[in-house]
Amino acid sequence: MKAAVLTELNKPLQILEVEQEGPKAGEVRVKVKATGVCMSDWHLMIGDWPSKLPLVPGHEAAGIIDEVGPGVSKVKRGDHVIFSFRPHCGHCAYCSKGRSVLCVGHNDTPGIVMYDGTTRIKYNGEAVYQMSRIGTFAEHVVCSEENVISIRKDMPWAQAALVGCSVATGFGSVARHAKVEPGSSVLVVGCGGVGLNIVQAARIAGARRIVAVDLLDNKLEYARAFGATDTINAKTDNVVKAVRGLTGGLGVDYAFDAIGSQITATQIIEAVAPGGHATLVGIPAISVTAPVSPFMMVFQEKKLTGSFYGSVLPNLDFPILCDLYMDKKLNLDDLISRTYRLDEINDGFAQLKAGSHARGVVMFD
Ligand code: CXF
Ligand code: ZN
Repeated sequence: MKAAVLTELNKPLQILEVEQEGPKAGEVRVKVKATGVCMSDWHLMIGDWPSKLPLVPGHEAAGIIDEVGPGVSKVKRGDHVIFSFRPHCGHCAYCSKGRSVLCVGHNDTPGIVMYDGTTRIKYNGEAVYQMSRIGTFAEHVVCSEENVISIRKDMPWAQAALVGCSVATGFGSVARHAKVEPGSSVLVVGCGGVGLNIVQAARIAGARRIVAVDLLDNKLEYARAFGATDTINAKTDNVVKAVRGLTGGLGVDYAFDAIGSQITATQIIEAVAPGGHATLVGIPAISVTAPVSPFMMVFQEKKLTGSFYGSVLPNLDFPILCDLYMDKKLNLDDLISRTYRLDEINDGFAQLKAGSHARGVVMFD
């Protein structure tokens, strides 16, 4: 099968004909139909997040189950599925208390191989790793049944793919993690795939004021279309001052950093009002730190938390998010600015970096 492989950091992905082994016990093989181009793939490609190579990136995808290994009971051949990029063993302490994105059940193997420690892809006899144990920039993916969630068959592929990362992360951080209350004010820093979903989830949650921040005016226009009531271009305006100006001097009730950098983390901490909740959602390079004033956090009773994968419950939430889309309550169509073929994937990353569109999606036949 063909896969886009990262063989060297800071080099384009290479489209290679690789060998794939079929699913073993508890595993499935999925024919990939659509996979999104996400900043997290880029972080791996440039070495922000260290990983062994060669590796197939890609983690935001949907497809059809075309083979199941022995003992698989969660899905069957022909099911339409969305990939989850977190394991979900179902019985560790975190899974047991409903916090499956923190699952520790498979921590004995690195997150780029199957649970038995081996890989299912080889190139010239050499092991090829799979990002998040899925690696969806490929025609087929062999992965654990834990990594796939069945969905309704009338859900279109590109929109389904986005549910697996940017939609789950953005929507979950608002609905599952921060639990934004109706009538509140919300700040969203970064209007890419994740940020736009934070904006629309805040709108659905009944937020009264939704302030969106970006460096690019085209992104701020997207944000307005998804429900932002106010926008700030951080290139020309001081974000914290502007937010305070829009909120009677106090700041917002909830703030989300959908970028992940020292500057944006600092902005959300400073821009929440006393008693407010700042949530870090975007994941920076491993080396990034940000200053926090314990003095201010105590006196102003501010809350600062991190939310991984929007703190979603993939088995429960992916079908819900598909229903919300099919009922026209969630706008996923306008997230998809461009589609690509697998051999155009490096153009997808160039355009992601340029910020010219909301989301690019690679489509397969
Ligand atoms: C990432 C987080 C780290 C693993 C891959 C996906 N999240 C969103 O893009
Ligand atoms: Zn992603």
